[in-house]
Amino acid sequence: KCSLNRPLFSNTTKSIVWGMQTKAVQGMLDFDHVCRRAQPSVVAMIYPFTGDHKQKFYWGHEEILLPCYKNMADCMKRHPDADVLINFASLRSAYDSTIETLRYPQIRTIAIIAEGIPEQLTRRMLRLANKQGVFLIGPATVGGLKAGCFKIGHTGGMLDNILMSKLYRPGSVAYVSRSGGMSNELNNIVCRNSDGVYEGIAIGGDRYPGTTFTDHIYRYESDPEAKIIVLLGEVGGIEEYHICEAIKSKRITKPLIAWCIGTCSSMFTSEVQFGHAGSHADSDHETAIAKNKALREAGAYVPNSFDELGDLIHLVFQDLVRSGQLEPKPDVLPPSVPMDYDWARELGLIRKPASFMTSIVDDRGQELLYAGMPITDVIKEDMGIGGVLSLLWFRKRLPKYATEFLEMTLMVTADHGPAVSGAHNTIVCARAGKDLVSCLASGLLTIGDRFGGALDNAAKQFSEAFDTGLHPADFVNKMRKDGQLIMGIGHRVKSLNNPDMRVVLLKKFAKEHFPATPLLDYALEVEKITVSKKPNLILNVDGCIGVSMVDLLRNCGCFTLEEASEFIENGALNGLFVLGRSMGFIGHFLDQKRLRQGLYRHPWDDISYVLPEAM
Ligand code: Q5B
Repeated sequence: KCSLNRPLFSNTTKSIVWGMQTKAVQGMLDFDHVCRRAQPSVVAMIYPFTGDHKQKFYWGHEEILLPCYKNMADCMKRHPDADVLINFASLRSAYDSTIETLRYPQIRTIAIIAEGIPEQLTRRMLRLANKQGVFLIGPATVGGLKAGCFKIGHTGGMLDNILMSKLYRPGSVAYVSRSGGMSNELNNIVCRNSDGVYEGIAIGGDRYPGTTFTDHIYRYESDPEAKIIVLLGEVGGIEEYHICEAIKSKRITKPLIAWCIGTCSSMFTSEVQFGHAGSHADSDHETAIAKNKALREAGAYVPNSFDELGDLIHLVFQDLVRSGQLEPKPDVLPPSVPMDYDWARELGLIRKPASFMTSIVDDRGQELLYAGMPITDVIKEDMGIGGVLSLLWFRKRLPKYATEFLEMTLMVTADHGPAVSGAHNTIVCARAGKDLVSCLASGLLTIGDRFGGALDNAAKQFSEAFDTGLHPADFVNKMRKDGQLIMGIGHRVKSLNNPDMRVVLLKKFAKEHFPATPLLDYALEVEKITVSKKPNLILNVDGCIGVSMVDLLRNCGCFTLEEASEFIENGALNGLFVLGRSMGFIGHFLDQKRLRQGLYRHPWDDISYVLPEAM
């Protein structure tokens, strides 16, 4: 394996991120900002699944755009100064993307985050990287960082963690570990017991890491700024013995503090596999206890337990300071970075009045809720469309007879032939080649007081008359005197002699199931008077639904009188016709398409041309 004895990162290092990892990139840019870097450490992203585009990020308080390339070649050509590639590709594509990256000599360090890459492929990547003198960090790692200079992806955790561990400026302690999670712990321990982290690399938990403890410790050995080296090994493997040899042979001369995790494995009666692929002992030699002993005997500083690691770092640091071998790095104040809105909210630091409110549905949790009821219960309890309407429109679980009535209104209003205003419009629109939504909208837009949209006003007019104790005859006379049509009365084709079966059915249901039907009864008294004048002035389908719904809302026990009126005021009852008739309009649209009906043109002989006489 060729020697890779060079610094990996500086405060001008530029990197490329493979993968649409916007959170990781933002984390890197925030780190750059607290390190007071002059320029962002990420220059571009590569993501083969979208076209070339730009992604927006925060650079401190400002917004910047970073290019995202579909093609690696384009990216490398445009950013020849980038020498680090952070590969977030999944375990399935990490091999290919790493091999592709190795074709570009500008890239000197590749961090591979993916876990679970087959060992055979890892070894192939390794061979090629070594041949080319490229530094691989990972696979199966969070990466690493150089304090005050550069960090890989998510290393160091959230910004508050980074600030707490003072990673925004260099200290004197360089560490290497396997685990990314433990490297966070090390940042914290080192910061509290010395002047802070100089550099930290997590080599990854696989059996064949791209670079080893030794590679990094040799780098630290030859870097004059790294004064103390910390090694956090673990059970499994024999690499710690190479370090022992290097200490003994004086290849490593700097104070090295070491601890191998997994000393508890001897307490288990069977072989223990820890979290990482490589962390299990195949022989006594590979146990954490044996390796800690060997490191201590070789001359490394080894604590008695992990708990004492911080104390030992403190001791060694103080010794070096006292002997003048280490001048503690000065503390500097990092610039402030605006906190992400979501994070600040999660911490309870800020609040903001919502610009949107809803009281009927919640889609945020694991399960969709309709007025608080999980959708699985809606289905399990067979609530039907009527039940769904009761939850979403009326925010209550209405009694069964009520939801059945709602469903009945939808069924009976679903269609009334192609000749009615709405269906006619839908058909003309469909024949003009328009799409479903346009044709449906065109039909719906005809719904109003005269056609299909008289439900709410019928409910209002009849309720007002009834509530003020107006005799039905007086109501009819008053409306006539005021020159007002009675909403819900009258039909173009249905009459006393040609009764509307829809109305017959609705009336029957309401009479049989509703607790009380005072308004329906009142409307039927009104009807007796209007049909005596003209047989088509019947209580029509709009009127019948309108007054029955008032009876239902007022007497079902779920609403106050005010609440019942508010539904009507807000147009809920016309909603029933709109919803029901949408079924018919869509039917007409599909029918016209199926029948291949051409563009409609109204025949001239059906138009009466009544122009002013020629001047
Ligand atoms: N007169 C429905 O009119 C219609 C009167 C009235 C007092 C009344 C008319 C009306 C109120 C609105 C209403 C919903 C336009 C109807 C529906 C869905 C549908 C449709 C379908 C479907 C019918 C003749 C004489 C005049 C008028 C008087 C009429 N209505 N007086 N109150 N409400 N109703 N709309 O037949 O003395 O001769 O001058 O607007 O409830 O849309 O199937 O087609 O499912 O699709 O054209 O069922 O009643 O009557 O306007 O020629 O009037 O009766 O004042 O008296 P007509 P007009 P006079 S259901």
